[in-house]
Amino acid sequence: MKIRIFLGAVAASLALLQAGPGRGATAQPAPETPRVIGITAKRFAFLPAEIRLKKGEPVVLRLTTEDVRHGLFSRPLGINAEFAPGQARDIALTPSTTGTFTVICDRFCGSGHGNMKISVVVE
Ligand SMILES: [Cu+2]
Repeated sequence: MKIRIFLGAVAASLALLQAGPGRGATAQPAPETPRVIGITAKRFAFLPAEIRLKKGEPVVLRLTTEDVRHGLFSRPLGINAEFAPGQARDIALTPSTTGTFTVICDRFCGSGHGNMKISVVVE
């Protein structure tokens, strides 16, 4: 999964390079389409268990759950969301500090709830 995210980032960078101002091109504002990162919750884990982001890069975390209602919470990243089965929840995020952040499920979902976390690495 890490490799897929990394390849996605490489592809996005190449696309950006190719989309640079060409000869005779008129200046057109490039639409800022944030990278979408899918996160699936299921008692008692998030998949993937780790995501890697870049400081200052806007992304959308698309949260889905395969069983019950879960939460996603991190004070330093400013994330506080709940999401229910049957509907994806999109969270816009632009990390402003580098570091490794542990993001937890803050909605009690059963006996393994306390270990339900995802590691967000901001480089
Ligand atoms: Cu939980």
